[in-house]
Amino acid sequence: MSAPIALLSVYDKSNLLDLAKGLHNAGVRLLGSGGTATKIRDAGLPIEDVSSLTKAPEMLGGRVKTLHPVVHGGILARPSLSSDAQDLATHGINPISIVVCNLYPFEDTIAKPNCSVSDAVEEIDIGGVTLLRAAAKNHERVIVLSDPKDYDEFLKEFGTKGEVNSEFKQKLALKAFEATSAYDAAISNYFRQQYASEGNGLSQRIALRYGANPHQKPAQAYVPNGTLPFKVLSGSPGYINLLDALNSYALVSELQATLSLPAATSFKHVSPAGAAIGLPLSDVEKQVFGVDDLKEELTPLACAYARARGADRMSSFGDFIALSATCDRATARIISREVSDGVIAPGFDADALEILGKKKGGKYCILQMDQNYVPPERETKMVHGVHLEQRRNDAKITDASFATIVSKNKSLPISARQDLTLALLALKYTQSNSVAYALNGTLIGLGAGQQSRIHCTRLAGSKADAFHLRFHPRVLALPFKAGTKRADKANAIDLFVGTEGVLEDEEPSVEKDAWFNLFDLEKEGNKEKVRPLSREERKAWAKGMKGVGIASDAFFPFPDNVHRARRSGAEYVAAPRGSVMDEECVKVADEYGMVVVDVGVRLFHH
Ligand code: 93A
Repeated sequence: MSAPIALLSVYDKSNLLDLAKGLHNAGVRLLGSGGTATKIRDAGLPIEDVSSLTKAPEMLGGRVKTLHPVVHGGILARPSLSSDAQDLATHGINPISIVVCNLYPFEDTIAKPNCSVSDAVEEIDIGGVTLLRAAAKNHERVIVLSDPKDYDEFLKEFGTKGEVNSEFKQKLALKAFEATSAYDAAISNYFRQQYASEGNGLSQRIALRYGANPHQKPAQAYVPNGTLPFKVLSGSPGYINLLDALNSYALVSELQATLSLPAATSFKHVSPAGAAIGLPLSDVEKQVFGVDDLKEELTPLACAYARARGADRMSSFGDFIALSATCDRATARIISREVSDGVIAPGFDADALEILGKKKGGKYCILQMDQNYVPPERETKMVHGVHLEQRRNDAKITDASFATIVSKNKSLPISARQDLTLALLALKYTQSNSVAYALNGTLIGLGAGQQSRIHCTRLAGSKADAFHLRFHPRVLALPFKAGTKRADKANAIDLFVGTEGVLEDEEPSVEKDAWFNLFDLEKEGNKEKVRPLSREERKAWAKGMKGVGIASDAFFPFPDNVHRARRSGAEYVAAPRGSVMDEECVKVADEYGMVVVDVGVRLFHH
């Protein structure tokens, strides 16, 4: 039987001579590409040049070294197949049993400060990748060594048996596949940075100024193939802007698809600060949401954004907005008056774009989303070097989600179902744990990112309470000085309805002075108008909180959540079940006459 053949072609020549010696001692015939063969030969070991076997010299300055049917036929042949054996015999090819290869250092080269594209191009290994892939493909027969660290272990086994076991072969093949795949990813990433930009129609990638923080550079957004599903019409989105934009657009498009109404959301730090559907606004709502002075007729989309933005004006300050439908003039007018970072929508009417284009001195971020885009089924992210992969959360909220009513009261009006759908879908795109309260197609309280569910319920409940208090006649009648800024009004109202007692405190304080300064207290009656809300006034007004829907992204572990939600007017509850306390929670809800729906699906989002 002829000696087994090993083909060696390595850029990184560490541990090479020990390996060559070991192979030679084990009776293996050595073949090498130019530099590899020279190094082994110079150490006094016998090795043939690949070119002497292929009868073709290395050419094109080394671009073609091992690319030849004699080499790849020798690696890929399956001797168990008679047709392969026949081919080998016909063409005088000897089977190759061991391939030792590592690749040109592409990543080290492009990391050098003055690396040009042609420098990078020369570092793209073709033949080596082919050797590795061919050997790994045929690993049932061929041993492939792609990492010098594996030579020792290989020699220990091969030196005594003249073979290695199939598990070891499989491990080595996997390693070779991973090496070529990482190598290709580095190449495509490099060329994406060089060649893919909006300007040349290859909008596969955009460079970002930095990541989550200014010191996290470089940063980019890209899709591994195809084009990005959005176009940047104005401004330059940052890393967190895109996290907001993509999550928020997913939410509004799903809301519109589910509820057949235009939807809007106002995102901050990758959770909704507000979200709503386009139900018409009453006059009081117009005032509370801060759009009563707008001359434009409010379209359903404008109503949706007015609601989303107005529900929690403090949290929405500097938001990223998503609209489910083409942005019209009225919606753009509302946006133009607010402090905001950007907007994403499937389209923009010309006059809307003109209005938004002037915002922030022309730097307002405007993204146009491809309405037909469907994200891949699987999504991955990397945390501390580990890739986590999951099926995308494609759970839908449908009629079936409301089919299992577990309370005694089974009466769920359409409006409540609409609110619960809004609340559940908002939670699907909110950092967990999360609980949401909704009323009249508007998210009125959201507790996001709390480790304890009761803290979500309390946080969301206190926001819902503050929202409700903003409809109090005394809030609506606060006598602000003419010219008070919208943001200052919002802050002042927040303090007025808040429960921290800042205004009630007898002690003088700068904060209090600043607050009272917003009003002309010399004017008759104004002192009484700005008197802090009393406990009794608050309690009496809270009694008017009714018909609120509350949703939770996972089961309620204890009935304290039900008690708390009830204090903020909750009559409808939607959550999955699964707690040992489920029955206890429903019992408490039954005592209040609430409707409890088991939605059957958990909606954690991270
Ligand atoms: O330019 S190549 O892609 N063309 C080839 O045919 C080829 N075959 C092996 N580079 C090629 N290689 C690479 O050469 C190997 O991957 C290895 O990194 C390097 C070893 O070259 P030398 O033996 O001349 O030092």
